[in-house]
Amino acid sequence: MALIPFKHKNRSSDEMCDNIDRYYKRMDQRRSIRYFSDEDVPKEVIDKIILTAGTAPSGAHQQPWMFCAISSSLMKAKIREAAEEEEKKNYNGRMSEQWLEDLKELETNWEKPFLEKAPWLIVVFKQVYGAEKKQHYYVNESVGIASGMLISAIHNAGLVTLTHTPSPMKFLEKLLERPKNERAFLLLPVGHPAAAVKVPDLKRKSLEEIALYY
Ligand code: IYR
Repeated sequence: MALIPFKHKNRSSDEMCDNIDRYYKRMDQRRSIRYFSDEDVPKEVIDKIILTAGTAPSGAHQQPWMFCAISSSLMKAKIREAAEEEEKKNYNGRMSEQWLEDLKELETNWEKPFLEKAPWLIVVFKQVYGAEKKQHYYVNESVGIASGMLISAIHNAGLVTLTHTPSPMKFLEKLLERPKNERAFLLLPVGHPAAAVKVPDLKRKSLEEIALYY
């Protein structure tokens, strides 16, 4: 691959501190939202959010991801029906008592109305191998990073989302007619929050709890 000059400007300490302080404060406002309004979001916004996720680094630059953006009411209804079928089994036996206990404060259950209410669903697929069975490297890491960038792009666009994993997610591969090399990784409803939505009063770990310096 041809090497080209990298454009970069060194910033002063003050500028770096200001930049990261503003960015941290904005990101700290992000919350997972389970109740959406049905207000529309232009496709152009979704396009740019996906392009942003696609700037993620990936093993051997293989970009082993596919983002399926769904606004069709019919497809959303099919996804909701199939997801709720799985979640019903999860909440009624497949999840352990401990797991259900750990989720109690999030007040979740098997019903997933957001899958129809949100104007968009984005399903992230990982490509476990490429065309002609080409080996892919660090697929989970690559698609995990791209998904994080997707979530931050959604937040920075001024929208809300939820990281949803209606496991198992095989039904998404079927409904969206994805090829054999793709596995559903995450499902994210994207849109505006419902009016006066409330969120759990979560606390984030402090710097001392998440960072060690050597
Ligand atoms: N996938 C289920 C259960 C669930 C699991 C975890 I871990 C959560 O943080 C939240 C929910 C659901 O979406 O309800």
